[in-house]
Amino acid sequence: MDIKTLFTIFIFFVVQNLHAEDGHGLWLRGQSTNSVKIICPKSSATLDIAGQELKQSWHGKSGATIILTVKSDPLIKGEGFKLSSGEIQANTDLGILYGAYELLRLQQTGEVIQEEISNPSYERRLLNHWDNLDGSIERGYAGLSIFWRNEKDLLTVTENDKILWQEYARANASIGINGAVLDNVNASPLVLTTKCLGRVKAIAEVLRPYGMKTYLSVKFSSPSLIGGLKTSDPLDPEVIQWWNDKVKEIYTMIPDFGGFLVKANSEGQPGPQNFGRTHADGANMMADALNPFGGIVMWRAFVYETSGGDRAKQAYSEFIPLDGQFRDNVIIQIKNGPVDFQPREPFSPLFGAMTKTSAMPELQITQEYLGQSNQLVFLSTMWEEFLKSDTYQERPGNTIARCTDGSVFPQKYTAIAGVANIGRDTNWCGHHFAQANWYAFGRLAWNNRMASEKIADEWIRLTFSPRQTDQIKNSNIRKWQKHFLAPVKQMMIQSREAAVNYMMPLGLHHIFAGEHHYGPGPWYAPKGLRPDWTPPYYHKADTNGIGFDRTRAGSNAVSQYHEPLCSQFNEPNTCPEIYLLWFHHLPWNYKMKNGRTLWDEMCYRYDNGLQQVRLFQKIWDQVQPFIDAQRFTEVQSKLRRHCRDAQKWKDGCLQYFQQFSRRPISFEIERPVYDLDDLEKMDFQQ
Ligand code: GCW
Repeated sequence: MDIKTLFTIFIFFVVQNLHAEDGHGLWLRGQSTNSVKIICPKSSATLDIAGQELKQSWHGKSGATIILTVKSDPLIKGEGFKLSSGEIQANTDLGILYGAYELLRLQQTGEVIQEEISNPSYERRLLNHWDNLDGSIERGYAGLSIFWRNEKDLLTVTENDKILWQEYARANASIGINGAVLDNVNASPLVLTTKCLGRVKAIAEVLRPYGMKTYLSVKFSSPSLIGGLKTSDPLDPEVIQWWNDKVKEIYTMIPDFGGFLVKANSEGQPGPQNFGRTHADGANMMADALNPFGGIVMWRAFVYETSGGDRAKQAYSEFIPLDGQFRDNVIIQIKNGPVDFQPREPFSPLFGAMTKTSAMPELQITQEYLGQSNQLVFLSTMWEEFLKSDTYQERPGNTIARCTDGSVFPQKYTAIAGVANIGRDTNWCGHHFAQANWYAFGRLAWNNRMASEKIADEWIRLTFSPRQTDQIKNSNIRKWQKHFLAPVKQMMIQSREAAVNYMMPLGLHHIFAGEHHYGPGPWYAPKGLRPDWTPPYYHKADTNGIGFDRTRAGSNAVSQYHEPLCSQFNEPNTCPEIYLLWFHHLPWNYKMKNGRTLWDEMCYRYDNGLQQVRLFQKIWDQVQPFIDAQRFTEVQSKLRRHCRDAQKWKDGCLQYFQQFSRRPISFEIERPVYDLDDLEKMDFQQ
């Protein structure tokens, strides 16, 4: 089936579902009857899509003309574009498509269209899917994989598959995402078998016209597991040959294949260290195989050993000595924080510290540690906080954004990745508001200086715009802005801080019950489990106080930060209170800046988080007249669950820590409603 027929079928579905409001249409619901004339001297699959999109969703003056010009301009970088009255100009066809989406977005959000050049912050803007070949998704909360199915029909590609992949590619292109890693970083070696690559090729063909490249996570021991070799030692000539041949085979099938993502010597995954080699030896071997085809290796820095001391220090300790040893088509992919996607962490000290090695941020869009698909948490503010963090490397003002987008260090490739929150659920992400996190990731990957307020504003207008909701037909837009847009935006912007408050305020981290990473479990410490997989390792509460001592007198993790951060973090009175218990073990009566004791402040924060969620419920109930019934009810129900969860977090953590603080739960706040005994036995995911 050619791309045009596919597009027609797909538009048919979109139109059919226009009134269903089940969330499947994401932020792309701007169909319009206004007409526009497109002048485009060239034709290609990508340009044709740009033209169709403009025709289908034109909200400018009816009968207007728009010219699409592919022409190099030194001010336009890579896949960037220039918008001017009646024209979209770009260096590439894909740039035109991005320009078309931007123009439509401006029209639909009611912004003034001025002449503008828009260039992407990162060259590669990628989703990482932790999808297994059996169709399950590690840390996925929105149903099964859209790419893989169980063994029996793993390789059958249906028309429905193609429609879904096309919708997926379109949504990504509309926010500038240009690549996807299709399988879990805990990779199966089977993904590299010729049969599986056939499916990857089928996916790549659907994604290609939308400018999305495919990438694969690969298992380091693939040569021995599927290649029949005795070893997977990266310096062994047969192993090198095996990877060279495999890469050649991939590019024969998928000429624009992007490259590999590798999790090595981490959480039980094999890697070069199994053969006495370094991360650089392993990464370079793959990089050399990919280099002739323009492919890259994204080598993850998420490494820690059970006996390796403070987990927060380990990635830095392992990678800094290797700085300068990696090929220029290797990028070290670093999680935003030094531990693991917690509700709040200081940034990983690796950013900006490797001056001779390319680095890229890895963010987590799926809400593994932030309420999964039950809680409304807009992650953009967290990512903004991270990207804006000053590393002080080289000189003050060198933020993470600057240290990773090529502004500070010359990087051959720049990139950013987000672990996807997408599954087969009708609304893609499980929670209607989780779509905003997918959207925000794309927008920040395109422009890493964008403000979360702006992103939320755009997303709300595009997703819930009154034009699309019958209920509001007769109501005016100003009323909608005041009673829907403003309060919903406020709720989104506050939601991450609320989550930090009811889960782990003041720098607390990783205090989840069990492996599911959902409910509270500061008490969780089954016998025999490695200590760094249990909360007491992180909170260290005792009758003397609470918190992880990472000062010079403690684990000395502070030393991994550039001055003045190192000294600031080292002293409790200069350490930002949001990171206090990340870096310090402090007595329960420690005096906070506002005069409260640490214990009272904890009580206040936990309760405050819960009260914020109650407020979100009130906000949402009041917007009912402005929204379709289905999305209203589904979000309302999720918020009720969210509120019950926040209550459990507050009650569980405060009563547990109270055993050590031996102080009353501040009488200013509401009393707990759950018993600690019950909470300790509870299955929070029920
Ligand atoms: O946070 C942990 C997750 C694992 C994940 C790992 C990683 C894919 O709990 O499920 O494995 O991080 O990022 O590799």
